Amino acid sequence: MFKLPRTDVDVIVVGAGISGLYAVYKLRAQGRSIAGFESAADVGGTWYHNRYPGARCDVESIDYSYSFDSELQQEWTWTERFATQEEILRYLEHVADRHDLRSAYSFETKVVSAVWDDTDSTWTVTTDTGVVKTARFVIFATGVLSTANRPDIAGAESFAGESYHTGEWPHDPVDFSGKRVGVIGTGSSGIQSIPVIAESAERVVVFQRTPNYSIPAGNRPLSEEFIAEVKADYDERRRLSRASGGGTPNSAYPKGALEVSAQERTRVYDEWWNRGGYLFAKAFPDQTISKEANDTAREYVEAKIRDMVNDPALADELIPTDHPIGTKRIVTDSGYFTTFNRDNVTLVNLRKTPIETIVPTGIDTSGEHFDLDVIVYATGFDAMTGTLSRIDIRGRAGRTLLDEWSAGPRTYLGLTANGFPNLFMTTGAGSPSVLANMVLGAEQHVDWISACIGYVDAHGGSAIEATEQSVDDWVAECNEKAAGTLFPTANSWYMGANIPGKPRVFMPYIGGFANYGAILDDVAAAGYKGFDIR
Ligand code: NA7
Repeated sequence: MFKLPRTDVDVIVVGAGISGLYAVYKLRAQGRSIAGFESAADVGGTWYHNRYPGARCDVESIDYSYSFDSELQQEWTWTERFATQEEILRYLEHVADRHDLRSAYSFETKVVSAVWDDTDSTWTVTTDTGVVKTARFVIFATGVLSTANRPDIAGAESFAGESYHTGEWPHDPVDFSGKRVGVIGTGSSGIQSIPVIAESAERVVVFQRTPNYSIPAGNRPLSEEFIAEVKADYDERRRLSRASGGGTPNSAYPKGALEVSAQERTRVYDEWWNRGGYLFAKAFPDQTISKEANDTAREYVEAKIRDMVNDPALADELIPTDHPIGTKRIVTDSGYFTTFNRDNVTLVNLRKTPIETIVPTGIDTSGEHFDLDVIVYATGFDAMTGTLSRIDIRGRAGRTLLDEWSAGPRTYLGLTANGFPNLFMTTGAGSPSVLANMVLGAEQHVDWISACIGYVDAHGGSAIEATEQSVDDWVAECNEKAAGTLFPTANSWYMGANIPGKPRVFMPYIGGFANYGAILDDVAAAGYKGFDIR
């Protein structure tokens, strides 16, 4: 009879962010032994690193939280509609304490390689601290926005002042008072941090390459009555979230933007604008499918930007023209556009005057020199595949994930890859997570993975691997779904377009959170259709 290999642990979990923590919880509850590795000094993942001023989640706090522990759900009380980074990190630390999750992890330990032995059906994982561990299964819960993009700007290392990347923010607070601060980048991180930095800095110079759509958050403290109402019916809220396209209990207007009168359209846009934030992208169901429908949303938001920015010429510079609204994630802000009415905030349009070099005293554009004490790089991430591509992952017959994905990520269900038995990934390429509520997405993935491991064991299997055909079909399905939308027309990080040389492929699955969940359920119910089990 075949005997399972003797390994150090059953499962290695890489990452102690939202999905890694839940993976440790869930697999332990199944009685499995776990070794967790985390490069940071503590839990939190994205929320450990992104401590920049103004950092908040753009999904409402009551939804951006675990549903697996109903007592936790009842006991924890969010204070604001959109939680700050600090509050989310406190929550994740609380979850880790509550379920003793830290004990599974080696912190400040980065996984550098994972190598599959096909004879023994074993993964060997090596870390930068020299720790080597074997396991039957590996779960890469390494995040999608976890490898900072540091652009290659001439002279950057010569800068004599302080410099920070928003995604690698220091733990000690940064004091901007009396300082001249340059912020490079106007994605979510730039747009969230600029208004806060401008409150204390002497001067803020915003270096904008591409303007972005951003909508005021409509953030507010949560009242006791509201919290009580949510808690009284949390299960129903979660049920609606799981049945939705985006993993929150929100849905688009029942008719398309082009099916209603101009008056009705404006009324709906007003309503969604007042709800605040990125949900505006989903006011009408056809907004990111039809260019004509999208134009109605774009025009509405352009008028709002013009209302908020006093100088009409400046408003022109701040209005995006390069992408349909919503095809890059709309930023959820707190006072971004009105910040440009302040005397101490200057916009530099890099399309007109690009950065030429960074010098010890500041930044030289083709038009002007800016004296700076601090440079903030709000330049984003090598998203979705960046972290995995920096780990030497070798599967069957020495196949490397880096080579396999050289033309873009190739997964089955976003969770597995052909050639890499017993390896799972969470919330990444080929899944809808970045387009949805990441926390429920993490639970969805981990629940499926743990059931899959249970199935393999129950059937006396040593390894499970997605077939090449199922990967081909899933990649085709993801491409086909994206091609039916306006998303591939934007130079977004979803497309890998923000990283020079990265293949341009729309990486997420855009068929919706609920549809994806139904596919996962079907695959499992059919005895893990599309997989070979040995
Ligand atoms: P993003 O959204 O990728 O934004 C990065 C910004 O940095 C964007 O405005 C880029 O301009 C700019 N950038 C990048 N490289 C350069 C160089 N070399 N010069 C000038 N400007 C540059 O990252 P964020 O961290 O803001 O947000 C990531 C996600 O976190 C966000 O989507 C939310 O889901 C949460 P570009 O557009 O490339 O011209």
